[in-house]
Amino acid sequence: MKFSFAVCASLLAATAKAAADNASCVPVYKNPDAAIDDRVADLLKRMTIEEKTAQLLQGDIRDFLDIDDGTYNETAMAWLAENRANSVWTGLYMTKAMVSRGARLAQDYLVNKTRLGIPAFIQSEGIHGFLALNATIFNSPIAHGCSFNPELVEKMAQVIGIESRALGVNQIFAPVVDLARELRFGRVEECYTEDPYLAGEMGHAYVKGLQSEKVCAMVKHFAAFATPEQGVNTAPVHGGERMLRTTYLPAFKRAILDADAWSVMGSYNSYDGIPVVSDHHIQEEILRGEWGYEYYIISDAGGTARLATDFGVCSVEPFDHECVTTMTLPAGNDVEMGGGRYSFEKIPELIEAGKIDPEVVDTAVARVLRAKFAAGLFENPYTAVPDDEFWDYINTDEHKALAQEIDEESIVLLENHENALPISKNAHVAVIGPMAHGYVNYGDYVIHTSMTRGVTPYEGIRDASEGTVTFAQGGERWSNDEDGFPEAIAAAEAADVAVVVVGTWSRDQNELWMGLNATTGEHIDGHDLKLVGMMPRLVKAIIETGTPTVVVYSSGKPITEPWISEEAAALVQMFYQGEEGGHALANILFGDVNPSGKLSVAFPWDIGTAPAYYDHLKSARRWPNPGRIHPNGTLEFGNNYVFNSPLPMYEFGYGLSYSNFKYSDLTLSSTTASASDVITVSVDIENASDLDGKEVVQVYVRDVIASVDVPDIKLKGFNKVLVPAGETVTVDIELDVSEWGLWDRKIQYVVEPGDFQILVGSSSADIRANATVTVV
Ligand SMILES: *[C@@H]1O[C@H](CO)[C@@H](O)[C@H](O)[C@H]1NC(C)=O
Ligand SMILES: *[C@@H]1O[C@H](CO)[C@@H](O)[C@H](O)[C@H]1NC(C)=O
Ligand SMILES: *[C@@H]1O[C@H](CO)[C@@H](O)[C@H](O)[C@H]1NC(C)=O
Ligand SMILES: *[C@@H]1O[C@H](CO)[C@@H](O)[C@H](O)[C@H]1NC(C)=O
Ligand SMILES: *[C@@H]1O[C@H](CO)[C@@H](O)[C@H](O)[C@H]1NC(C)=O
Ligand SMILES: *[C@@H]1O[C@H](CO)[C@@H](O)[C@H](O)[C@H]1NC(C)=O
Ligand SMILES: *[C@@H]1O[C@H](CO)[C@@H](O)[C@H](O)[C@H]1NC(C)=O
Ligand SMILES: CC(=O)N[C@H]1CO[C@H](CO)[C@@H](O)[C@@H]1O
Repeated sequence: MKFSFAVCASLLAATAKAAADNASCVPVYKNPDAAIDDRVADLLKRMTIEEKTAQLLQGDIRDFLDIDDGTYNETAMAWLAENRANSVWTGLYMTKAMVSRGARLAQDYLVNKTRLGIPAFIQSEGIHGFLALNATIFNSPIAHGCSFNPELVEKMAQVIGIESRALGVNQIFAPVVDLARELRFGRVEECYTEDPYLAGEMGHAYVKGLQSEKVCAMVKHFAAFATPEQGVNTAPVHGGERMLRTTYLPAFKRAILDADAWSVMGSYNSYDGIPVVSDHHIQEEILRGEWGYEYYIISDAGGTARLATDFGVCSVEPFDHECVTTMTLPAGNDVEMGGGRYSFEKIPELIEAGKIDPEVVDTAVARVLRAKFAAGLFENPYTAVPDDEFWDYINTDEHKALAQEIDEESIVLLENHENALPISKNAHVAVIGPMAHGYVNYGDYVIHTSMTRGVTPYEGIRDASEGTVTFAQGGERWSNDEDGFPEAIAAAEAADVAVVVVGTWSRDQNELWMGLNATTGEHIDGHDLKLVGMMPRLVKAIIETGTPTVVVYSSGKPITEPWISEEAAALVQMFYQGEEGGHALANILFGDVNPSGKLSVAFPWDIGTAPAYYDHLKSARRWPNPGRIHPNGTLEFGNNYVFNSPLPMYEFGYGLSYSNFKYSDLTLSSTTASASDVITVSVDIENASDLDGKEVVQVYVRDVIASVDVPDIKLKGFNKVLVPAGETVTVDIELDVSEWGLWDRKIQYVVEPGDFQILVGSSSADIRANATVTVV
């Protein structure tokens, strides 16, 4: 108390006005009614260089708490408070009570026992559910993209916020708005889509939902991350300024700026030869200079050290902390995540030696503090509920129902030959395959042991059926062994319908980094997209029984087995499921839910024909003349390609329904526009079927004559609408003409006058109606 009076007295002398504003003489930075900029300025000027430095380094719960036996070390906590006070990382395998206790110990110490009382960000992961034991697990982001339903993603993120807060966690490392354009990359499943616009809408929805609970979002990985050379994790990304701005940055701008995200994570890669963590142009000139972003960037784990260990920009032996710090901090990377090395600890020395401008440090600290004020940390540092109330917040029935709904809206029907689906509820169904049962096929970024918890496809089908349901695994997912085939074949022969679930698999965060086998996930990159081991032979054997065979791809990325599309009775894509995914799948298969998912990522025929994204530049894919190797071995020569096609097998936006939707009466609010206008596109959608159904109406725009090679068409709007059976619904979609621009030869953004085609359709290749707007 004495001490804070002293502070108050000096404050009175220094800033009489601020003190006069608050009769109780509380420092401005502790006054919740003061403007954030004033609070930041007030706090910053009270801080020593050591206190500032501590705000730029990430701490870890294990620094002060033994997360196995709960032993607390207050000496270590004092050390964290003095050295790594930005945040406390908790995204680890431990009990819920341990997370909550760690959060309390840290905030109590920081708020009550340090000179200035600055609370920490308490951090975890959460791209598809809060990474903590028993928290609700949603399907993976690549599936969220297929839902084309940002409202559901917003609700999901709010649930993640509610569950996080209940354990005292106030910052989540999500959303990922990187683009799934390099399918060999292991982290395709973590991206929403190949498309910049859809990624931006989903990222925006996520940030809004999470931050509505005052849990800080962290948009990642800024920028141009997910298209590494050869698909190999953290490898360089190639491209120029125009590609950066046309393709990679728009989703970030939407999620960061429009949704007001309070933090950003940097990216591991280099772009055009510059390690992004040290790229002043991307991190400062664009993000802060052009966009006006006021919060902070944190490096990814170990991301700063890569300047020495991977890029050879700084010396690794001896490790040059000075180089790492002076290359990154002034380039706009404000906070260091560490990951083994903590170069930012050198900041006080480097200031002393005149090697870093103190203003650079103040700017970085101000950005961190601004985020802490915006997220309400000073008013509400500790958000956890009592241990005996966890279950009122975590994995509630409501949250599970939402997880199921997102799965239902994300599943994509790829083929339905002779209406093999839906399956009759009375049918005898044989459920087969290694992804059908035995563990739950989640994507990466789930906590250890998650795969033992959740509804498998077999369980979902069994629960929904009114007939007989059997299960035969057919073999292990990692094996070539066919020992399980006879049992699976017998099961299929005895059934009316076989449902074969095959695909890719990932692992929980512990198993993944222990190096257990997997075919997708962070640092698990694949050289092709075919089914692994015995799986294709299992599918073949089941189809050959003659029992109608529905194949389900349970995967984190597209699978390229075109023969399955032809030979299976039906083909369903379920990107990595959520915990109620088995129920969702069953509802789709039995027709209780009409499929409404559309592909967020195109399927190439084969990895050799990739990339297959729809928004290729105009000059791409101009004269496809595909050849083919026929199943009977006959060689039919083409030249583009000799034996395949550069066009996608399934294009972006594709997906079937049990209904037929007819498009008619496309109208525009105006056929001429200026660059600042909004055009409303209206179109009638008729449901020509006996089933209610949802259609994703997609609007693409083509700049007919452009001064540079631009994407042929770009998604600029979509609307997922429920059309009741037999009814017609008029759908309105608003388009901002200002978003139809390009980056010209001088890298200036301009909406060029001329004609723009407005293409309205059911996928990027299934355009049902069009009109033209002339921009004057
Ligand atoms: C003064 O600050 C305290 C503590 O932040 C706050 O509760 C109070 O409302 C403030 N009073 C005024 C008059 O601003
Ligand atoms: C507590 O932490 C301090 C500082 O890190 C360390 O020196 C000490 O050994 C720790 N005490 C125990 C009992 O682990
Ligand atoms: C700070 O101490 C007070 C009094 O013991 C306590 O009520 C409060 O919860 C503590 N703050 C935090 C963040 O734990
Ligand atoms: C919580 O998660 C653990 C580990 O995944 C699991 O064993 C346990 O059954 C779960 N508890 C509940 C009530 O779901
Ligand atoms: C794959 O991992 C599993 C453990 O999940 C292990 O039992 C199996 O032997 C591994 N198989 C191969 C071929 O590595
Ligand atoms: C093989 O299949 C192709 C395409 O169906 C057909 O044109 C060709 O005649 C077949 N060749 C033989 C030898 O059956
Ligand atoms: C636009 O619609 C007209 C009339 O249906 C059709 O002939 C034309 O090919 C369409 N243009 C495009 C680019 O789809
Ligand atoms: C155009 C068309 O086929 N419309 C159909 C819409 O669905 C209702 C109900 O099934 C049918 O009666 C219409 O013929």
